Amino acid sequence: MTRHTESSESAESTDSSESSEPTESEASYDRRRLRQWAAGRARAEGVARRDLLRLVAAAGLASTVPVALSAPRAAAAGPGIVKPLPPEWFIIHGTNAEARFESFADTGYTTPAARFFVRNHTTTPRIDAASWKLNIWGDGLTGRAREFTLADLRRFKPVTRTAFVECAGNARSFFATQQGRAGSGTPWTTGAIGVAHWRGVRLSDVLQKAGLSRRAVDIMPRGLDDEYVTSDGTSYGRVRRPMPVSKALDDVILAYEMNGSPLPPDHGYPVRLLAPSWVGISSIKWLGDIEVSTEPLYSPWNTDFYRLFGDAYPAEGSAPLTRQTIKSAFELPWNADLSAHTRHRLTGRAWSAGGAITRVEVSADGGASWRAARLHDRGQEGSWTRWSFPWKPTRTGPAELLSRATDSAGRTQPATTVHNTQGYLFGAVIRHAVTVSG
Ligand SMILES: Nc1nc2c(c(=O)[nH]1)N[C@H]1C(S)=C(S)[C@@H](COP(=O)(O)O)O[C@H]1N2
Ligand SMILES: [Mo]
Repeated sequence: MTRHTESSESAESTDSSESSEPTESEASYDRRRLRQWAAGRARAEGVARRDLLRLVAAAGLASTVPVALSAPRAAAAGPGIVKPLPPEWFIIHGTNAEARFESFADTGYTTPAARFFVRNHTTTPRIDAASWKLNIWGDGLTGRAREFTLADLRRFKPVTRTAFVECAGNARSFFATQQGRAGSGTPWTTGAIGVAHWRGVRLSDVLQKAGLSRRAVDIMPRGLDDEYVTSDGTSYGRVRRPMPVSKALDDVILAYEMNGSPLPPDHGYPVRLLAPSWVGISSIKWLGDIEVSTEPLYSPWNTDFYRLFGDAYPAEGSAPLTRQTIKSAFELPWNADLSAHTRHRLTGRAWSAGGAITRVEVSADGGASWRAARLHDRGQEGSWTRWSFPWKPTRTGPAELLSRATDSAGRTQPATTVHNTQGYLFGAVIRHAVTVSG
């Protein structure tokens, strides 16, 4: 059975945001794709040939000597973000704005668009929705390329997904502060995440309408924002990352609304892809076109970026990242001042891309003992659960609060996360520093 046939079935049977694992492992799929590229049967425009040669060689599929992988560098511009970024809600990192996790304490379940983190490779483009068109093209279609206006998309049956968008690098800074070994990239704390009700149309419906061939294996959504150029002048082209057809047909939507209003400019207006549970880079903003291919596709975002590299990984890196990990965090400022002998109601959120959150425990003694927090939401994979925990500190001075989440797949946050050079998928227990004063 081909991947395509499997995923067509899952698209029909899946109406929720549940997603099924592809039967072939990502690693073997990746090796097969690399082999196809080496044999001239895959397309990789905008990916340096030496980068793919390095992957192919490192995977033991060819005898070329791999070249060193350079760390990604962010473009030098300031934040080209449209919405206001008040300091009580945001921390600016270059072109990106991190939400202050503690500020979520006064939001409800979803994150208001005004307070949602922004991760921009360049700057937010201003796009005219009236003349906007989505171009779907490639040899993975049965016929010619097709264009869809926003009005065309609105004629498909709308669906809503309640899901987080979380950057793969969220919590990256804890690799440095807790484990003594940094990962390159934006030093996010825990605020490179938000949850919204995303409304739009199923990508599977639109692909079927465009004439999806049974031979299609990958799609490549691409943004209309500027080309991503690093400080050394290398252009990676427009932001784009291939996705297997199995995911595209499963639970992915083309979203035009966020929490009941049109998408704001910073979050992809007029239309973005929304790939529930997957690393944020999969949810391409300001969507301009989607290539549908019968051959595996590559872009820098599934070769150089968004794989795990490092001591613990093969030289060609892990398979391209798909799902996010599991995390939990307190809605407390770092070094929050808490008075002794007072009962505090500590609050936080926990989330996992692998299942619903079933348990959150808190430790105030460095992890020696744990007590269960109270959960306030019915958990859902790919979204978060709010929790609270009463705490009455007795000893004054510096202290650490730890939270540890478990999901319905049985996964619990570990004490440490294996290091990777780009600091992706930090999932270990975070030791949150506070001060107890008398
Ligand atoms: N076109 C485009 N899409 C993009 C990006 C981008 O820079 N350009 N950034 C990606 C990354 S890395 C993340 S984490 C999410 C962030 O979504 P948000 O800015 O709406 O929070 O968008 C993804 N989609
Ligand atoms: Mo990201």
